[in-house]
Amino acid sequence: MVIREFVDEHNRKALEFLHQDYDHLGRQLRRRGVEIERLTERAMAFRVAVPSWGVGTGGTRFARFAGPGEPRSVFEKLDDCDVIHQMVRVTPGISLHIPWDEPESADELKAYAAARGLFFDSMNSNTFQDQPGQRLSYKFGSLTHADPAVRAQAVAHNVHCIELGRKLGARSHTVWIGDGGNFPGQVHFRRALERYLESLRAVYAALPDGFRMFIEHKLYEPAFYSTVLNDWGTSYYCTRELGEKAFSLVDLGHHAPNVNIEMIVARLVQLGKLAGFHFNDSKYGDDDLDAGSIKPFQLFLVFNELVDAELEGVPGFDPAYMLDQSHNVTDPIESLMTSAIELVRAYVQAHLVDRAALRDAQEGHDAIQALQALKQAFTADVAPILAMARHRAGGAIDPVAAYRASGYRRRVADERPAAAGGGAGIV
Ligand code: LRH
Ligand code: MN
Repeated sequence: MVIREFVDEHNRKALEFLHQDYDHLGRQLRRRGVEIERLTERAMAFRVAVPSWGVGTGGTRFARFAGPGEPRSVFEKLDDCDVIHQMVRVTPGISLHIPWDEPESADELKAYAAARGLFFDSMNSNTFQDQPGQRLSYKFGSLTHADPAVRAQAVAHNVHCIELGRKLGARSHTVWIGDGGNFPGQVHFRRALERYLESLRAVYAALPDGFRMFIEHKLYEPAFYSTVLNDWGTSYYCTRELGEKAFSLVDLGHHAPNVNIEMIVARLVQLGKLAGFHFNDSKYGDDDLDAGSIKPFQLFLVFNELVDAELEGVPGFDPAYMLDQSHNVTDPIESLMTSAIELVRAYVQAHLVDRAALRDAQEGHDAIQALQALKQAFTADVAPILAMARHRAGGAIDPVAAYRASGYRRRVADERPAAAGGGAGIV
């Protein structure tokens, strides 16, 4: 659905004020020796992938309350992703989850995406659920299961995802497994990790040239006592063992409360093993809430580490940015648009940090000046830069307002019959 007319109509009304706000901010920044146009270019160049599983309504283990116009196929998911990208202009990459998005024809799916200016980012395998007709169950694990036949089945699934990804033009494969135990003694910690590495070596061997493998650690859930790939240190050890195409992916929700995630990011950058991110936010556990909605300062501090590495030209620094959220009570399209905007905001604010002043304060042990250098950037209202970047890229000055004006949700609610039953689970 072309929503061009709604974007243009909406932008026409907002453009004059945007120019006023933009010019005003430009004058303020010039006083700090910052050229606003440089920041707008950076905002336009920013990219974050959208999770295909994020455009449907998410749920918890208790319930999932389906919303109107739920996408029923990977093609309808792409239609919704298309709307997001038309509005915010930074999300052309789509991260697929297999088998949830298994296509009949990879070529047909690739062409459908390309016709909408979309492409496929990292592939995601799924050995945390049993599929209808599956021979062996993953109830007690997958890549680390005690039974070599189950491990082989899980390896084969990952190899299939990589092969499909190659056909779709993807350039990386993400492996998250829920393997672990619920009780002390249930899982032998050292044997399980050995099996994890043995299985991943077989998956790694299937990577085509130019393909990267991302492994995603998580403290707990679905296992509630021990998780095989539980933290960044274990992940880093495994990526070193696997080889130069393996990297550690950081999902912001996969850490214990109050863990210093920005420091983990700096570590993985320094060790040359940062894959990238699954951005979201959380208050307690892996809540998969909208990025920047609960801890915006933490998000800024993560981007402060990323921009510091980018500006320093750290060798091999090439992180993949993806959103990984579950939208239980909002319109998923609105949540993904506003979350993408929160990432661009944190990125642009991180480029506003006076790094020379910060360095002097750090080397001079002036904690107040160091914190002020960060806070001055974090408290800068860069909204005119974000809106101007969207506008210049053909997007909406106010995506949520333009989207609501478009009536897209009402239209797909008519076209797509309501999904029967609530059920439970994240998708
Ligand atoms: C696990 C996870 C993983 C995805 C899943 C949908 O919590 O973050 O990245 O496979 O969510
Ligand atoms: Mn994730």
